[in-house]
Amino acid sequence: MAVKLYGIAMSTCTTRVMTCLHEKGVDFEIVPINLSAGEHKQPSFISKNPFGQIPALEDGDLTLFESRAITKYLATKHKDKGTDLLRLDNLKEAALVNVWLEVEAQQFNPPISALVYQRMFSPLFGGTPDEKVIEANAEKLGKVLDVYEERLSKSKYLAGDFYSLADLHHLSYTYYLMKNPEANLINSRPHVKAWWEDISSRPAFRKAAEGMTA
Ligand code: GS8
Repeated sequence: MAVKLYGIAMSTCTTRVMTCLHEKGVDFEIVPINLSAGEHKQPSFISKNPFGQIPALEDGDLTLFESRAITKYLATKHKDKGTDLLRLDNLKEAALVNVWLEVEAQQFNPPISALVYQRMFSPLFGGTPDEKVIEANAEKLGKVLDVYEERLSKSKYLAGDFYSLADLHHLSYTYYLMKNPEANLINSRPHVKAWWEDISSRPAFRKAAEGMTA
């Protein structure tokens, strides 16, 4: 039975999981959740994610939520299939993948998600981008990307000279950022720019991004 992914392709967290499924070559069925109709707050969805947020994943009798936990599960379960995203056979490489997975979640995601929310999602819901929030988060993201620039001058990808789940986790939000003036934060850093061009051109992400129409 194919795994079921509850969510929508426009959602960054859903696309994160879709990209991982494509990298692994795992068949899945997408079960659309209508956010405008509040389907994610209905009991049938709350039983899958008590926080009422997409995505959620069902694999047989296992139900998971939190996109990053879902991708780690999939990359572990399908360790020997498709792209090796966690490097579990090499303790040091696996540890470095974990370091950069944490960096994405703790350092990169807070400012970039705030920026993308202000620039793209707030206007969708009838709001106006708050320039002060944009400015503060652009500054924070710039400082994080200075660290990335240095790191990527020494290795092709974040955890080493191999593509990993740590790189993959950056794709969805950066894809939306690149449609806005803050693309400059990526384009002005040559190593970060080259890394972005490389990871965003992978077929697994191109496929997942087809539905990212926000
Ligand atoms: C965040 C999920 C989330 O914010 C994860 O899965 O990584 N840490 C969680 N989901 C958003 C859609 S953005 O992809 C969502 O469901 N928003 C609707 C809401 O919060 O009501």
